[in-house]
Amino acid sequence: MKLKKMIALMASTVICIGMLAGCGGSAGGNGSAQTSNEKSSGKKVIGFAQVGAESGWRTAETDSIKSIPTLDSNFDLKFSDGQQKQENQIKAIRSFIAQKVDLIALDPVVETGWDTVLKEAKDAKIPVVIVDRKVTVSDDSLYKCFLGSDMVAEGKKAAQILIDQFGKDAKLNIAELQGTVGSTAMVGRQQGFNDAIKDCPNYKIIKSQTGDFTRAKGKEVMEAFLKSDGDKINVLWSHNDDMAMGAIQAIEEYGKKPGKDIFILSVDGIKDIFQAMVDGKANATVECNPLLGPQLLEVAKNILDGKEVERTINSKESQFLQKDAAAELPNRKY
Ligand code: GYE
Repeated sequence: MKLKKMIALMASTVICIGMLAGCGGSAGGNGSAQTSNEKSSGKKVIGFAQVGAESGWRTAETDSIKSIPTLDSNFDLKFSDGQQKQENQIKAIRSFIAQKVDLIALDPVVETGWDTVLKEAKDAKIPVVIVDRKVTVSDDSLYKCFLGSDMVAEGKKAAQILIDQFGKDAKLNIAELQGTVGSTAMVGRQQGFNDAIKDCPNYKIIKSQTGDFTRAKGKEVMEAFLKSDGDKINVLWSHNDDMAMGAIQAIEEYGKKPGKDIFILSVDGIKDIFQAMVDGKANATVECNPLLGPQLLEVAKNILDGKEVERTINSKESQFLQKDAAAELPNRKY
């Protein structure tokens, strides 16, 4: 009996150590041994706690941030994929603290629930940069700055596309595919869009549900929308392109023409949605720039050099209509 318990205990210890090492991730090397090598070789180490790999936008952001060591050989990067779970991201941050990285970059899956772990980073004197999505914390000194997009502005731009296209008085039945509930990208885009359509008396959001920013869920939720209200919906407003791609498939399978019977409007600007626009199956996308690696490197250098940084650093973005898609497609980097 005793022996069994001991074996079980040893096995679980091995699993725990394995998980911790796993948090150190792939890009910059594994485990703390490498960190001390990096330290002794004078490299600065950034620990990046990523949301997951749920969309084309996300993988483009990951690649861009993983390119930091190739942009500047004085830097190394430790990467962790949180698989869309806050608890995984918290574990990753704790692992980065234990490994004594020089700076932590956090792309938070949701806005709330970060106070404790960010306080631990602050106590360890490790500066934190919030990337892409925001956090809501009781003490703003828990992070140095935010680098990313203005999601409310993106929602407004999306609504403006509808207003330009159909006019304020049109009768629109809108189906909304929300992003991950409680994430800045979902909250901001929804708020911006809803504010902007307030003056449009006949723009009605008749369906609204989360598709968690993935193609598979976007398709699944759109199928359900179509089943109950297939003949009413004339606009799909999707908080990202991937969910719109899934929805396009659902609409085709339902026997309608996406881009014609239903106006397809989304956010991000990934290649696939440009291709869908070129094919006449999608109508417009509002760009959200995921190529944050070079900007994060600049911010990290400034912070580690003891310089002051802006509290909010916005990435530049644009919006694209179907008629411009063919010309833009070859320029897309993600
Ligand atoms: O729009 C979506 C991704 O936070 C801006 O997250 C990001 C969003 C992006 O999954 O595709």
